Amino acid sequence: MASTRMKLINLLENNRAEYISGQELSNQLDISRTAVWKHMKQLELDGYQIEAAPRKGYRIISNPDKVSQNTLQWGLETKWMGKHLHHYDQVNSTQDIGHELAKEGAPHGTVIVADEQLKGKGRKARSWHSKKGEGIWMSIILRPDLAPVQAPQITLLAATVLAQVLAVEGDVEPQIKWPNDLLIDHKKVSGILTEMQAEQDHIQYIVIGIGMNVNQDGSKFPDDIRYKASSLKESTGHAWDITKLIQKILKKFEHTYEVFLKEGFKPIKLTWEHYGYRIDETVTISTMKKKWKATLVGIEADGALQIRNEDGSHEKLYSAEIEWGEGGYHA
Ligand code: BT5
Repeated sequence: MASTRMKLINLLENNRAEYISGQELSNQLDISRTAVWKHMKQLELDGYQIEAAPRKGYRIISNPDKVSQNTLQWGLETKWMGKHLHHYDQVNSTQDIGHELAKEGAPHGTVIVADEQLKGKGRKARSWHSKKGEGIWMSIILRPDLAPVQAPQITLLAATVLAQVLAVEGDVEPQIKWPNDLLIDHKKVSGILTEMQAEQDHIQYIVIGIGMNVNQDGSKFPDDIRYKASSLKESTGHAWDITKLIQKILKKFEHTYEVFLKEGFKPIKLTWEHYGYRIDETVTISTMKKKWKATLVGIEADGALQIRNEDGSHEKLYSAEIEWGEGGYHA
C-alpha cells in the first residue's frame, strides 16, 4: 500500500507542470482507476493539495507542511533506514511503540515518529517535554550484531549524527554534553534515550529515542526547564521544516552506522570529542564519596568519560555529577 502511494507521489511530483491522467496512473501503478482515486483522497488527507480536472487528470498543487508517513518517506534518500516508518499524531511515548514493534519482529532501521508525546521519557524515569508539532519525537529500532556492553557506542554514535546534522544544516555550533545531551549556547536542544533488549552476550534489539526541540519559542517551555532548554528556532532565529530535518538525520544516521560497522568506534570517538562539551577543560566532579577537580579528556569505547586528575592519573567515569560551570546544569 505504502509503496504504491510512494510511486504515485513520485509520478505526480515528476509531472508537476502537467496533468497526468487517471488511466495513465492506473496503467503505471497497475491498479484500478477507482484505486487511484482512493489514493488521491488519502493524499489529500495527508495535506497534499491535488487538482482533479475532468478529461485532463490530476496534478499536485502544493505539498503538505505536515509530517506524515508519506511526506517523511518521499525524498528520503536512504537504503534501509526508515524504509519501515510509522507516524502517529499522538502517542504516550515512541519508545513504547518501538518496543512493541521490535517484539513483533520489526526490522532493523524501523522508525517511529510522533507529532506529540503525552508521556515522553528521559533517562532514569525522568520525563521529556514533547509538545505537539514543535519538535522531533522519534525512535529507531536497530538490531546490531553487538554485545550488550557495546550498546553505549550507539548512543554516542547518535549524538555525533545529531551534532553533525545541526552543524551543517543550522550553521550553529552544537556541543555534546556527556553522556547524551546536545547543547547549543549551553542550552539543551536534544536528548537521546537508548533502551535495549538483550541476552547475556547478544543484543536482540535497541530502541534509540531522539528528542529534539525544533520550533518552540523559548517562553513556551515549562518553568522547570526554561532556563536550560532551547530550540533550533531560538538559536537560529527561524522556523525549521521538521520533515526535512528528520530525513537528514535518518540519512546521516544510516551513513554513520555503516562507517561504524566497517571501521569500528574510532571515527565516532573522534567526532564525539570534536563536539564534546568542556573537553580539555577542568570541571568539578562529585560522586557519593568525594568531590574533586579534573580535566575532561574524551570518551571510551564503553561509553565512559575519561578524565585526567590533577596528579596526572587517568580515570574512567561511568556515572558522576559534574559541575559544568557557567551556563551548564545538572540533568
Ligand atoms: C534525555 O533524558 O535527554 C532523553 C530524552 C529522549 C526523548 C526522546 S523523544 C522520542 C523518544 N520517546 C521518548 O519517550 N523519549 C525519547 P535525560 O538526560 O534524562 O534528560 C531529561 C531531563 O531533560 C528532564 O529531567 C528535564 O530536566 C529536561 N527536559 C525535559 N524535556 C526537555 C526538553 N523538551 N528540552 C530540553 N530539556 C528537557
